[in-house]
Amino acid sequence: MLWLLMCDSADTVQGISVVTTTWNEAENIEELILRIRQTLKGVMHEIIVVDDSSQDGTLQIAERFADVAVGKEREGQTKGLLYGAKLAKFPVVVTVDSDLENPPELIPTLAAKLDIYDLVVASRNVVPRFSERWAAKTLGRICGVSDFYSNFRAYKKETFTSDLKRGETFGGELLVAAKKKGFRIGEVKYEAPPRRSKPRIGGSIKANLRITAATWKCFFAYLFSLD
Ligand SMILES: Nc1nc2c(ncn2[C@@H]2O[C@H](COP(=O)(O)OP(=O)(O)O)[C@@H](O)[C@H]2O)c(=O)[nH]1
Ligand SMILES: [Mg+2]
Repeated sequence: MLWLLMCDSADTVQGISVVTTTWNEAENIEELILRIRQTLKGVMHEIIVVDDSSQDGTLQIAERFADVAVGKEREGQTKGLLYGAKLAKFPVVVTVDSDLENPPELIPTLAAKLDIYDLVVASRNVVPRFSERWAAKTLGRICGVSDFYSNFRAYKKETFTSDLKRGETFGGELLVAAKKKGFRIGEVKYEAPPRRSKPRIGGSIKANLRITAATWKCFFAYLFSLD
């Protein structure tokens, strides 16, 4: 937490904004928020939920437990993360999946590494999908992380891009944009629980195809996009 403490001057507010995106996560969102609160008690923080028109009442639960809960049309995970980051009031933004596959207890470890880095990725020890392994060996090497598509990340707020140019990239464009701007990217590895049986981004074939398309978009973003 050294970096956060260093920010505690008159003109800079310290604290962590935790952003999560949801699409039909009614069974998980309350537990996630309570675990974040428990982990960050004693640290100034806010929890922001960006919900894309869930049909299972996720937004109503988020409104009870989160500090900020926004409902909007469905636009995908990457746009939701950037949307939430723009609402953040603290200088550190942590993004986390809402399905409990990212243990929020790791947030202080990620934030502490912002002493040395501008952006820190929590990488799963094992990356399960073949499309994610291919991305890890290519774009992951460029960015210096073994789990390119992990969206469990701690960002200094200024490392976020101002706009997305490539559509849904499952968080990939956010990492590529930071790398292109020369921000220092670090990594913490952790053991993830087994993936749930029905990911919101699609079953095995659909998810692998979508992630492969996202990886190509990220290559183009890396090679050609100017911010
Ligand atoms: N706001 C928003 N969140 C989404 C969308 N699709 C997935 N998510 C959320 O993004 C996170 C990761 O999605 P998930 O399907 O678990 O992907 P996986 O972990 O790669 O299998 C979860 O918190 C989902 O609820 C979407 O279209 N909009
Ligand atoms: Mg998941």
